[in-house]
Amino acid sequence: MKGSSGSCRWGVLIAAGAAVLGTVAAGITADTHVVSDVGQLQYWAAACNPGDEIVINAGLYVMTKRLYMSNKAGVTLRGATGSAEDVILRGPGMNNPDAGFYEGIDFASPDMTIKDLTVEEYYHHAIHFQTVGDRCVLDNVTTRNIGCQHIKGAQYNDDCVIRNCLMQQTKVRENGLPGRLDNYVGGIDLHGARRCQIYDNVAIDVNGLHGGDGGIFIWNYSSDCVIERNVVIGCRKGIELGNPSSSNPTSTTIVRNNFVLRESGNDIGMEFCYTDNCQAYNNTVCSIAQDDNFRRTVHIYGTTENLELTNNIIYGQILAQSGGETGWTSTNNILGTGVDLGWFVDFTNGDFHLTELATAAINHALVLADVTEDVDGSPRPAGDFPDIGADEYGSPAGDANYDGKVDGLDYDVWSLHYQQAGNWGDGNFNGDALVDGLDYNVWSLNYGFGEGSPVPEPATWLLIAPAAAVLLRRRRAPQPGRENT
Ligand SMILES: [Ca+2]
Ligand SMILES: [Ca+2]
Ligand SMILES: [Ca+2]
Ligand SMILES: [Ca+2]
Repeated sequence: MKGSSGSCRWGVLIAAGAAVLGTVAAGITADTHVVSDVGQLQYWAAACNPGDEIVINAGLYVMTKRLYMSNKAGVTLRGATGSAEDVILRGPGMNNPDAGFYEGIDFASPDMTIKDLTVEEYYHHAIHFQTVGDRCVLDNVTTRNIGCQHIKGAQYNDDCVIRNCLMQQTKVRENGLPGRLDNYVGGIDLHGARRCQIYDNVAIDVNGLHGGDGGIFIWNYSSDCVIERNVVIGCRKGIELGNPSSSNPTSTTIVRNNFVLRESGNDIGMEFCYTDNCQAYNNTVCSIAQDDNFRRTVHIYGTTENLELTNNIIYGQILAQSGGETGWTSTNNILGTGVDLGWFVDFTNGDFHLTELATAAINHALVLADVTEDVDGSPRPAGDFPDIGADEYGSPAGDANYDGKVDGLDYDVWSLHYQQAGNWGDGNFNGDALVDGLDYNVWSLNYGFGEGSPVPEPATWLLIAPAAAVLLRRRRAPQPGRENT
């Protein structure tokens, strides 16, 4: 099914997209449309030409229809300020099936970009990648209180990028129309995703009342994807490759440097179903409680070929069944009660950055050619060898507060502890007895690492767990204070 007919079909579509863009380049000027109310937004979403840009001024937009963006190759739809929380597109409600429309924005054209805005309160999906939506980019978008999967793909989507996004749920999903029950909830759900990159996203508390899918879930002939540096907290499943209900394989995909926290009642931290040639390298996947599902913090199911689990910290166990008993290797992972919760900066809230107590993890990873960074995007190894799990302790150098940036906040930590005994989190960056000028030198030499990464969104911050906040801090743009809804 993924053979020549698929190639042919996609060749035609790619050529069509290129032709449209070529027309733009040949002289039809791409326009920018600045919109300030919902009427203008909906008008230009329909009326814009390929290659145009729609800039949405700060405000709340109470939508009256779905934005179905067909024949819009190369169009960019973005918030004006760079801050996702400044521009909110609000649907009729995550539990409201009666409004006559159910979705936020459809990528029904190739090469589109959506960024710097929030999409909330839709009954089905916030963002829908339609089959023609190849090479689309979703960047710095918040999806909040969405009744089904927040970001949904229709088979196939090629070369898409989903980054810096926050998927969040603060309300209970209730049962609704047939086929849209309360267990049809998830974060990212892509079928047949090919060569897609999913990184630096946060999914938090995305759940149905009685079930749901992954915070990040790719399946059904997905291949050659990279899923890295994401944080998934309190979702029904954390990160899933493949679906227990479909033997169509997910292949040649790497999952690395992610933090996953499985909370009580949720099923699974990380799942691999019908995969071939996939890798899970240097993730930290933890169950918050030693409950009935502790044994399947990592779940392997269905026919499995050449799955490698290497250098992961798994506070929990691996359960393999129904064909998943063979076809995979576990190498240099730390499992179950071999993990001490004191190793983590804030275990309960999913901040799995390592503390100096994690001596069994620090400098104990195997060197892998595919893992040269950590969850902070900072270099590995620090010290003689890389560390097991998603975080490299001591990288970036000088980052006392573990936010992935080296800046004045870290200087403040250092100066508060100057001439005192202390650990990394106190500004003792060289691991000797004292916080002193030697540590200042470490900080100053790496000053500016992660710079250009925007500062946090304070209002959002209050609603999300510290690990999510830490990782979002270096990704998302500043915003003025705003009431969250
Ligand atoms: Ca190291
Ligand atoms: Ca680090
Ligand atoms: Ca820092
Ligand atoms: Ca020192």
